[in-house]
Amino acid sequence: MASKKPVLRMVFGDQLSETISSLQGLDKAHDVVIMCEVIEEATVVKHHKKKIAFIFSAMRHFAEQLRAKGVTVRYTKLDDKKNSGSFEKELERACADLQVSKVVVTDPSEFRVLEAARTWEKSLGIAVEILEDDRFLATKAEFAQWAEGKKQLRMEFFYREMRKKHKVLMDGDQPVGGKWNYDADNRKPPKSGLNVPAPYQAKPDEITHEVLELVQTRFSNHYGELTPFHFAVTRKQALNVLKKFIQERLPLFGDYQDAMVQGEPWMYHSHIGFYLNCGLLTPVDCIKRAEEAYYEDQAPLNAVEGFIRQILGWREYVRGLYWLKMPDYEQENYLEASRALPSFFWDSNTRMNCLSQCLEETRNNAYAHHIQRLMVIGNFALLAGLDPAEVNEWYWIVYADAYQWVELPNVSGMVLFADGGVLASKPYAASGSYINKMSNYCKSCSYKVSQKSGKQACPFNYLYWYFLIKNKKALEKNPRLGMPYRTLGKMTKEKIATVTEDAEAFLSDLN
Ligand code: FAD
Ligand code: DLZ
Ligand code: SF4
Repeated sequence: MASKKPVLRMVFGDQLSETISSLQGLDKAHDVVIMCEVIEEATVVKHHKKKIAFIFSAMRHFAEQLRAKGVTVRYTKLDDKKNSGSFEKELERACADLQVSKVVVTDPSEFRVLEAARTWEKSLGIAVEILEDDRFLATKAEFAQWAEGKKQLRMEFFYREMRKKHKVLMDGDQPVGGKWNYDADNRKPPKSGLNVPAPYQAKPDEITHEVLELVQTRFSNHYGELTPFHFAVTRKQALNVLKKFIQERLPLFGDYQDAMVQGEPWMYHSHIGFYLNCGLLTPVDCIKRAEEAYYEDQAPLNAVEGFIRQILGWREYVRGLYWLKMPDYEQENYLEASRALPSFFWDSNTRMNCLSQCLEETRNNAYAHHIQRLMVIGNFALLAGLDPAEVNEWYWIVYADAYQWVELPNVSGMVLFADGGVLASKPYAASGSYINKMSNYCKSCSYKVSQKSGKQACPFNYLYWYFLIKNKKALEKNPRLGMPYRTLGKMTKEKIATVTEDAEAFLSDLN
């Protein structure tokens, strides 16, 4: 009797969940799981060293975990002599070696990889099944259906639908506490003497040490500090990160969600994006545990609702938007911004203290929290008119939780207003006073946040007005910018000339 041909089940580096669709129905006696470290992925952009080490170590641990359960895993390490360097060629090699009946993959998270996967059936000459990624709570089709016919795609309304559908923080058909959103109670400036808990730190094991050596050797010319390396690399460790967050940080998550403190990169954030995005945690893991913390009186509603909104709302929303708008979204440049990325994005060498702190932390940790990404680094990129393609590439490189599906809508939509207002109703532009209110960076800056013009003035102050002047045609009709444009309308010609002169002098010195 002819033996049963194996099904080849592909698991990408951001699909490290045992419950993933490509592993459902796996026949341990016959099927083979294929995982591969490929140079094509590691260099599609020149990822932060820590990010490559994190993904490779998590992949290797996941393969071991499957093997321990009796699953056959064909794992190609980056340094394996026969490693062909791409997903397609690795599949080709496996198909030639194994006589497989078909290839099964879960829908890749990035457009580029899905486009490639759709060609594999033809190039490999074998059936390739692409299954839904059911780790997201909204399917692509569900999001597209919600978006259909809407002029504006506001996250808040999508989020309410998700709350109702998944019965999260609901009291019958009403939101728990009577309000959908508790941000009015959140976003406090940092007070002095905050006692921020230390973040979870995993101890690198032998597998991680081997990967660290590999990354040091093969990717020494990539951005970022490789060590110290303390990321969780298994589901068990990632669940510990989540547990520690719920116990120690969640109660103050809402209060200090937007606060920035010099020397405190981790604040009261969860640091779970790394693990959610590569599959070690699922959104349901995080939402359930946060909801339980509220019902068990371990955390207040403003914190729990705020945290759940990030995952059930923002994360699902940006993924839906990405698939709705790709591939055109990558080319969007509504404000026609074209300035090259300044070199200090790479070496943190700038006199602007807020930027140098956030950039240095990014370099060291492959992490910065949301407001650092949005209101310091992003705000600068917006006001300075940096080229969206270069800014997107930078954000994709530098954060260990960055994949194009989540980075692109945040950068082009939220930060740069490059999509002309699909994601945000107005650009998140701010002068230095916002940064001064929400951080203590200005106290240690050589610029003066209170000064509006001249050499010592905080550059955000004149860049803010210059941005509004330069983009008047594109933005002045935006109802949410009525107030600043009215103020601009009342400015004297001399004041406008001073702003323009300061901004242009600053910008021309950038590179
Ligand atoms: P927390 O602040 O504790 O939030 C909890 C979780 O909510 C996050 O882990 C994340 O999964 C989700 N979340 C929160 N905000 C968003 C958002 N705007 N979009 C999607 N998910 C969200 N997030 C990424 O996961 N990858 C990226 O590449 C990425 N790039 C960003 C670039 C810019 C310019 C901006 C403004 C935001 C970006 N974000 C990105 C969103 C957000 O900043 C990060 O998810 C968050 O900082 C990760 O840290 P945390 O896990 O401590 O999150
Ligand atoms: C981010 C990343 C890196 C750096 N390397 C790999 C890899 O070698 N092999 C792999 O399977 N996945 C890697 N990843 C994650 C992928 O970029 C991600 O799985 C795809 O973008 C899926 O669309
Ligand atoms: Fe940043 Fe301006 Fe404050 Fe300096 S003064 S830290 S540049 S906001």
